[in-house]
Amino acid sequence: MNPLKRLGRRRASVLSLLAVAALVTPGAATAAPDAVRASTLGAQAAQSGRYFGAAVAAGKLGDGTYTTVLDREFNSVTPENEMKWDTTERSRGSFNFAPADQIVNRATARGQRVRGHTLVWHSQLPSWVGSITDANTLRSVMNNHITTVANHYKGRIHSWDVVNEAFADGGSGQHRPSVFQNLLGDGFIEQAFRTARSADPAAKLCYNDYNIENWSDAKTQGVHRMVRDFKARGVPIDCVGFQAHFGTGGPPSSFQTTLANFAALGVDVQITELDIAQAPTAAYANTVRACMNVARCTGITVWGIRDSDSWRSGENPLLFDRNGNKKPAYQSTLTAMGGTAAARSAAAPRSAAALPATFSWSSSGALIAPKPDATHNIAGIKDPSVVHYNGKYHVFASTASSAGYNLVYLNFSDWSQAGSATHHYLDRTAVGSGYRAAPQVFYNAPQRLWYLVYQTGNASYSTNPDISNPNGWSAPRNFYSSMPDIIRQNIGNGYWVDMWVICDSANCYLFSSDDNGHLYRSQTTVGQFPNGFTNTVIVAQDSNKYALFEASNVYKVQGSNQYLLLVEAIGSDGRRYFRSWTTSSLAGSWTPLAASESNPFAKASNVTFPAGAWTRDISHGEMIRAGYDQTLTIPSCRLQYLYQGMNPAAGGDYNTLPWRLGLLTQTNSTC
Ligand code: 9MR
Repeated sequence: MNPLKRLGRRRASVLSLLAVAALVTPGAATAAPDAVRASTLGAQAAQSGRYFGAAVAAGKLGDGTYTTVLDREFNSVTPENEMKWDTTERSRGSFNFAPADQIVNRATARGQRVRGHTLVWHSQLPSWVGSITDANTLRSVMNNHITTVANHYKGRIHSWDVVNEAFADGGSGQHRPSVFQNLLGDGFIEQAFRTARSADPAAKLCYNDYNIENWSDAKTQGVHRMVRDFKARGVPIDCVGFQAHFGTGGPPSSFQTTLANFAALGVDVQITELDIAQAPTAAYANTVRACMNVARCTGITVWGIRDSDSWRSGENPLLFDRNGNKKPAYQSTLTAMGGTAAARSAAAPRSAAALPATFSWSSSGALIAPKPDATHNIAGIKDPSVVHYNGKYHVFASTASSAGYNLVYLNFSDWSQAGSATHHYLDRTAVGSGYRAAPQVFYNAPQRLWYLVYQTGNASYSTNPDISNPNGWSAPRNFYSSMPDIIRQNIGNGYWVDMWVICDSANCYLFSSDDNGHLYRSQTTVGQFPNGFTNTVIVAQDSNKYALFEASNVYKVQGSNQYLLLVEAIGSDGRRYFRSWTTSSLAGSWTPLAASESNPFAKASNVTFPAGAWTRDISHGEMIRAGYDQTLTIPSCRLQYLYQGMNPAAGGDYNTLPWRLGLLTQTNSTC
């Protein structure tokens, strides 16, 4: 964002002057994405937007060896038994969440995601449920159980195993007998998913089973038929969990095909309970590669940490020995997640499922307005940065007033609460007063530290071990000793604004704009970050500065090899909008995606406003990400973009314009 400049309404003739942005490919840049790997399972999985999780037992959380490995290696957890019916509702209507809460609270406090396991299962079911003989009673008991448990954990579970193991082994391809099947018939699964969706609309809803990894098996085919039918009829299902309890041979050779065939139905796939007898290195690597090669395979969970923690401990099937030491399969798993050259070239093209070439959106009303207080006379709230972490949205934004710019932080668990969240003004913290604007927040996973990047005239940053503590931010430090020469030579009468950091597995890149038609990029290594930014180049330029103005965002698209670049432009009507480009390498050249005023990424012309057209500007903002780390990974489906807009009738001093924040949701997602 431009803090100083007053932009009047632009003349309509500017559009006719729009030149196609010349996108410059710097010849000297080289990328070596395969060369550097993260040193833990979770961090390596995060580099492709995936998670790597473990089943966790509440009773072991006092064991220091166990928790050391858990916290170092895993960024997702599944309570192994604590969310099952025989624990959560041992007698009718009496719920016990204490053991699962222990796991969930601990995980969310550490930024680990949580899989919910499981709402409806014929096993580990208390006898009072099994002895129900009346369909209406059972239906209401099942719905109440799902609603109460899902509601208790609402907003904190990334995926729920709504129904577990409902299909029969053997050649029938039919449901197995159970009290649910016997009294409620085939429809019980659908009923369970509909009830779960109502209780926690944000969680991904999975069907989870074992022995469905081999494509030609009748059981696999039966589950595939069910998912196809659910998708055709609009029954809410988002994912299929493949337990992957394998013998020494590891996965069947068709496993990747199976994952891909389920993904093709429009659901995510996840490996949910992986363990392999004797843990052969090749068997683990093959399993992991099957997931890496399927764009919609979003994560892997191993069913326990050490061999001694396993339900099949006699077979030593896990990645750590009983002392917590890494086994050979650990290394092959980590390596396979980096994707070897051979695995990549053998893979199906991974960009196929990526972004569409045109976009349409629906906007919320203005969700977040400034909250002036006795010492902060704020006119506008602007330039939001947002991550979803630990069950909450954490929003950082610029505050604008006639006195200048500073930063504000707020958090909330649901967009409906965004307007009532407390605003923490960061000028009262070590971030300090004076010119600070256009924040960008992310978690640097290798350093286990949050970064807030912002402009101060230089490109600056603060760090914080705890994103939810506004007083935890360090004083500003600069990325550069002074403005890089190439910017100084090209900035003209513009301003150096909107610093943006994104990292791949090898390098971190810092993008910035000059309000003069240039987008710049510097780079350093992941290991050196935040130091060492150098090699600043012009990534894109336009002789019409308004066509390539400011507020650039760069993201990794989950499950693909694509990156997305957004740049804010000013249209022929004087209103702000976004153009977009893609590339397969952050150091490479960018190809137009929806990059024109007539086919914009996001502009008032491709946004509907069911709550009223409160703005005609779609201006500086940020995508809701799939994760929160330095890879800035976004989903490829159902994009959401938090942006700044304002009353179209407002005018006057640029610093006192009444900017508010609203949320766009993509309406033309095909998945
Ligand atoms: O690992 C779990 C073990 O501690 C329990 O005793 C067992 C009870 O059935 O469940 C184990 O976990 C199962 C999971 O919930 C569903 N898929 C199969 C898993 C291994 O049996």
